[in-house]
Amino acid sequence: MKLRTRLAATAGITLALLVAAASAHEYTIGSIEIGHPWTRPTPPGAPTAAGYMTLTNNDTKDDRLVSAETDLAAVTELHRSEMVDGVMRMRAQPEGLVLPAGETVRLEPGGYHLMLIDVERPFAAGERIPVTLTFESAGTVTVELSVDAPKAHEPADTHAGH
Ligand SMILES: [Cu+2]
Repeated sequence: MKLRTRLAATAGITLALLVAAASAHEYTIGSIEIGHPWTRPTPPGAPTAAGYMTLTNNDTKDDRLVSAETDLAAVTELHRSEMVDGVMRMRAQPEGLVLPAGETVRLEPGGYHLMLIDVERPFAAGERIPVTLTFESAGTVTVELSVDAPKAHEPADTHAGH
């Protein structure tokens, strides 16, 4: 009984540390701030994964997210999920994502996201997935998607997979 209590306490502390570690990471390239890039754990054999983050453009002129890539996926595309006749659909955004001057654009479940296609292996909670982002004006930066446990983000998953 005592041992079981101690194990439960240890698990609780570990979870708290994971949540704390996941809560604060951001990057800056030129005038672009990239807030908390994240993804979800994936089951074995899952062909795709989605990447989310906030992109803040502190410049006085617009910029654009042009492309993203990672060694862990064959292709990384920019997608937008949208509700069409009550069904969630995804569309590729080959022209990239405009980042208006002075604004924050969110990549989040149910909206814009990075789509990692033909992923090489499953993602485990707690690990970090390097992704290189290229912006038209700000240039190129490598960020890490933190693989967050499903409960770390609300609302629940609205991303309709392929
Ligand atoms: Cu998608």
